[in-house]
Amino acid sequence: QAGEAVPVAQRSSWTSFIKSLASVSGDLSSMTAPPFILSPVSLTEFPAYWCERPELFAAIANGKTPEERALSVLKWFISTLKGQYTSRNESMGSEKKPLNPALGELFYGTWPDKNGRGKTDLLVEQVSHHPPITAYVIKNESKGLKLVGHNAQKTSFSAGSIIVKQIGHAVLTVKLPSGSEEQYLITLPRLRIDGLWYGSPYIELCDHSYVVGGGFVGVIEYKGKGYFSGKSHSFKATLTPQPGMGGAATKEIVVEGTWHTDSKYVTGGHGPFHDVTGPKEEVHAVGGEGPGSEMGEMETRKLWELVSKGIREGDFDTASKEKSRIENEMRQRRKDEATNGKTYTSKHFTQLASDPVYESMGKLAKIAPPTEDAYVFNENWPASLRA
Ligand code: CLR
Repeated sequence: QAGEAVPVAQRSSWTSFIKSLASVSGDLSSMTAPPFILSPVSLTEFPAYWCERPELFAAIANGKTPEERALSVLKWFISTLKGQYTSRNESMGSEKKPLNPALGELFYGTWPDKNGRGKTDLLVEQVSHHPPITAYVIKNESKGLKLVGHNAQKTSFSAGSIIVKQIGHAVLTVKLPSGSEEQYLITLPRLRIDGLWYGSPYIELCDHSYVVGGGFVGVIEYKGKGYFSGKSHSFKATLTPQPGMGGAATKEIVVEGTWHTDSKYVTGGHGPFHDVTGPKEEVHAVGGEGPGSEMGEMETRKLWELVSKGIREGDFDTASKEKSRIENEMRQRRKDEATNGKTYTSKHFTQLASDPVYESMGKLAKIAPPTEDAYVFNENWPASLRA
């Protein structure tokens, strides 16, 4: 039945919301949705999903050969998918509509050093509001690992589902003990949001995405129920050495499984590949201001504090009043900037119209489009994370 999972009082607003989806394509972020589907979490917190298994990220640095490293990059990447795409279902019962970040919104966090894996830090900034673009960096200094990326989404509606094309990419830089560097380009899968009719949305991944670098091209193909294994969240990843990558790495490696549980080698290895059935580690949010690392007014958990509290406690009046207050304040800031002949400038990133790493790595796998914007991190960590 339509709206089965929707509180009775919100069913008619839910049906009109899903009907209106068909007409608004592009950017869903500013659409008003019924309260039951609202998440108290801002999209600026999502880049933390890249590192909820910090030991797998750190392990990339332990790879002794290019092949070992390419495999550990692929394994870490696949191990992030469960958090990225199913964690709202686990924590809140279904996919939800995240808070739409304000321009200049900031989120800082860290995963402490444990078992020699080193400390890993996260810095996120909302670098555009129309369209929404989130830029981030994740760094494990002691292991010589740095991930820099940005995300945007283009949405459309097809056969009752929301289709989300992800725009943006990430570049992972691995500093080798020899002093040289390896760089990997990571592109992002397309999503389909199903279950809308019943009011219990969930994500399935489609098409494919790439992990290219270190002399290897990795392609991950995504399939849902009814395709190659018959199971939801299925994938098949192929890692192919580039010509000239000698040694043992002369054949392609294939792994298959479901990204929210585990996978196995099919070719080029034996036994288990990734396994995310064990626990993950959420990021520790850190304030970026003042001597006691207080949170500044543009820091996610401070900015949205009352909105989030309202949503969590079912006080939607307060939530929506607070949300309007923030949005009006932001509009006023943009107006003031315009009257002073200014525009917002990012605190942590510099935008470039093309990305040389994307271009060179993308060429190897014939990735389209041929280039994308880059958001270069200015290396200005807040004092609380520099320590
Ligand atoms: C953001 C970047 C992360 C991965 C990720 C996971 C879930 C996606 C989110 C991204 C973008 C916004 C998103 C969300 C799922 C639902 C939400 C597409 C890609 C949309 C805007 C909300 C739709 C509203 C329905 C749930 C009713 O690395």
